[in-house]
Amino acid sequence: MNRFARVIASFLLTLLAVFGATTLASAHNDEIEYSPEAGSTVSAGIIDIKATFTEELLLLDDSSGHEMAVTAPDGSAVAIACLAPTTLTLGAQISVDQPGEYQVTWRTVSIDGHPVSGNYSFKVENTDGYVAEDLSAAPCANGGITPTEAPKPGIPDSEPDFGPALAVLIIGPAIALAAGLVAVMVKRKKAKN
Ligand SMILES: [Cu+2]
Repeated sequence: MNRFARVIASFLLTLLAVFGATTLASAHNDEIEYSPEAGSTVSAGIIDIKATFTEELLLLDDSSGHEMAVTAPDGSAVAIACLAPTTLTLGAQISVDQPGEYQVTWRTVSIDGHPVSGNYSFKVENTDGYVAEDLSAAPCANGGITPTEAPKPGIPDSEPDFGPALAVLIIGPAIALAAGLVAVMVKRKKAKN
């Protein structure tokens, strides 16, 4: 292959690698089932949140890599109890009394090591005057653990960020391609002269 063909080939391979990887990573996000269901309304109280996946999760001895964060309607972070990753589910408990929309953000690791994350929301109504409980000391019936750190107002940008990598991977070969084209043009010009 001449230099020009090599540059083109490497450019195409890079594109393939980048978009192939992006497609694979997002494929894990398909068909996730949520409880409470996305957009549904449930009563205030102790709520079991569960995301069910179609592909196995990577379970290490500790629950590292698996996170769930819930934001209350007023934007405050809800304390997460009993975080429990299993082969096909990621569960947690919350106790909430504030009516309105709750945002759930989760992050986990699929069996092939890809980080997977997502978010969804459901609504809470409180017609019985339920008052939220502190679940931090309660035993976990689901075998999960209650995170000891202070609740976070969501998981910041947990999706692997392809932005900068994409820019470098595309701009890099693009520059190489441009340089290659210039070199070829210069060569042709020289040949003509
Ligand atoms: Cu994967």
